[in-house]
Amino acid sequence: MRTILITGAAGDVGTHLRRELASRYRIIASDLRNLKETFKGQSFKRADISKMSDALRITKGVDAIVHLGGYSVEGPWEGILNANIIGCYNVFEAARRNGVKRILFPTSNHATGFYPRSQTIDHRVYPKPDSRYGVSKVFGEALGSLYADKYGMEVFCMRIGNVNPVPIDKRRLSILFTPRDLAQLVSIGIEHPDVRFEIVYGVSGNKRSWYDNANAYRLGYKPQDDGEKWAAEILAKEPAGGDAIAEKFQGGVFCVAEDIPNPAPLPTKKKKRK
Ligand code: 15L
Repeated sequence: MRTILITGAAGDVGTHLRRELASRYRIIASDLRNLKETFKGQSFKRADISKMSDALRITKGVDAIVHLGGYSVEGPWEGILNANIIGCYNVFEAARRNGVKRILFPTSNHATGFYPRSQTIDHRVYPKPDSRYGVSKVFGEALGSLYADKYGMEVFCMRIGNVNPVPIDKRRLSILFTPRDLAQLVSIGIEHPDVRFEIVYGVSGNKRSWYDNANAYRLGYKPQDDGEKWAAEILAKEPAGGDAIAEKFQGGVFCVAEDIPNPAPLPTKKKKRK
């Protein structure tokens, strides 16, 4: 059985993944925060990946890394810089130094969020990030490309849509990624023998998709779900109007907002008492 390190394991995506893959791999869960849910047989290593020493400690002796750790929405530059630029670099570099060849990097639909919804894009388009967060994901993709070409690492980048059992609004009908489809794509990323550097879209087989996900299908991905099943219900609830830019582009509100509520805010430093 392969040993897999999942960083950012306490978040929603990490929790879904740990549940779905519990019987398939020996999982080491890592996060700065406590795990809200635990699963039998999985161990936990607390780590702050913005510190190289922590990144080196947790990446030792694993077969592959699913690097979910980081800031997951648009927000203050300091948080994004520490978690998604410095933290991402530390994880790739620590993996290289520890001889871990395979890294799965969950990038985001926000790396290409400024493509219009009317355009179908594939894995070969140049990035068009919609936020500082999106830029940080493009950084991770570029770093993965460098580590694949220069150091022979095997890097699987998934531009993830919205991980949820059901779509939550109109935009998410196009980018829904159900937990079981997520688990399937991640398993391909861990096990496929021919991964060198790949970009795929982490989405279910959505009828309203604006992605041509041919590269994922080439590697064997067969999504089980399609957001369309919930379309009538979701569209009936969708508020009319909305920001014209957010409505036009794939990234939605990330194209206009400076700050999006973070489901997993970074812990704030306690002020010293005088
Ligand atoms: C993302 O990249 C975020 O991590 C996630 O929280 C969602 O906001 C998602 O994109 C989305 O676009 O729905």
